[in-house]
Amino acid sequence: MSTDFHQRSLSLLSEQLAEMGKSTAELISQISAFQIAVPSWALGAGGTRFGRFSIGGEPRNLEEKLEDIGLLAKLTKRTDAVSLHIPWDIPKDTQAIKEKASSLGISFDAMNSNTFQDYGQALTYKMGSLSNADAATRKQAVEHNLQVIEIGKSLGSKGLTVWLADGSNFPGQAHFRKALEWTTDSLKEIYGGMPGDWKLLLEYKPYEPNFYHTVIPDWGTSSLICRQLGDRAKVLVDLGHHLPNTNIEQIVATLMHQNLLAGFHFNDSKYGDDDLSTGSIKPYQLFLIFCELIGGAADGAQNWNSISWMIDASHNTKDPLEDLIQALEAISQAYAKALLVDREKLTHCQLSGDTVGAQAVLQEAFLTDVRALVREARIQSGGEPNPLAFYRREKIREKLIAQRGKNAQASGL
Ligand code: AFD
Ligand code: MN
Ligand code: MN
Repeated sequence: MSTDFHQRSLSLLSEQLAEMGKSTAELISQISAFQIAVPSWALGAGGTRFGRFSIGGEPRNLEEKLEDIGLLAKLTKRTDAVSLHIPWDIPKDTQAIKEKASSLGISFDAMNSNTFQDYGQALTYKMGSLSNADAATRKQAVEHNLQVIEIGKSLGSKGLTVWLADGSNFPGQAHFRKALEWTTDSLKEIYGGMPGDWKLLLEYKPYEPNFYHTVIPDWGTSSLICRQLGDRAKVLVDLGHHLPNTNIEQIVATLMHQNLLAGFHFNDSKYGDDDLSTGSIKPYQLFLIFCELIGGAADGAQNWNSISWMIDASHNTKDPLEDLIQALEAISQAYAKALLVDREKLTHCQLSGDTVGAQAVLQEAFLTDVRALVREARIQSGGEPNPLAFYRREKIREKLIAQRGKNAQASGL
């Protein structure tokens, strides 16, 4: 796309925005300020339980993961943080890693612990971790989380994300109440080990890897636990962690109403925890989620800056860096569209029972083509007008393969 075409689309859009009562400059500064963290495990080609097909040039260590995110940051200007997973990402030289990250303008988002697989620790997590019937195994899992906090502290992270795979596969296998109690008690110890300026982000997921019962299956259970931990424990919404057709925007509104929303793991799905690219399946849902977020923050339900933003996706057919470029763009677009909603008019429609009017207000915003606005925000921040085209034109994957080899494999999900 030529610069001239971009300028003409932008000025046409600006006119439209002015008619909607919105300032282009203000929108650009809001879009530019919105940064989304990238998880270290999204940089390698993902696999399924049937196979994994390496695309080559994937990062082989933490340094190279940082380099990939640095590249994304440079091209898109939409990310400035990495989320590490321990033990996959234990830094060998903390100081060197910190220096590398800061030279790339990257900070350390929430740390992720791993008690869903065995990696040479003394006791197995086969029958669960924080909920395990065996006290010694629970202790080991708590200590792992405390170690993750220590590593995070040394890097300047301010949060711990806990996703628990614990649950059971058959009726009778687990004692529901005891499993919940053990989990809550274990999490209390972990919470107690966090510095005062840290937050604990507690994920939920209805099923997988366990298929009969999961200890923290939904936002309600996660909320109940967080309430028992303290103010700095909040619920993390991973978009793929819901049964089909769940009203996620309502969950977001409810959590904000209770000041209990920790943040997001963005992805998209057709059936379950598909980890598909954000915005590729249900862009309207993503927009509606942002409408609730913007509304909740505007009404003072929960402070916007208290919410964490991250991508959590993985796929086995796309180049992960291309995918992340697409995801960052889709999230920015949904956010930009939600900023266009005439909130006053929407409230009026809601209070006066004008159903048709309310739908029209939302669709007016959703159907506005904001691509020129998002592009302009990126250009003004020093990013590439079209990051995907740049990535392909500059043959970046080919260069990475030349540097790192054909069969490089990032550790990850
Ligand atoms: C798995 C879980 C969850 C978690 C991620 C990293 O489903 O989404 O955030 O692993 O631990 O995808
Ligand atoms: Mn997740
Ligand atoms: Mn998941």
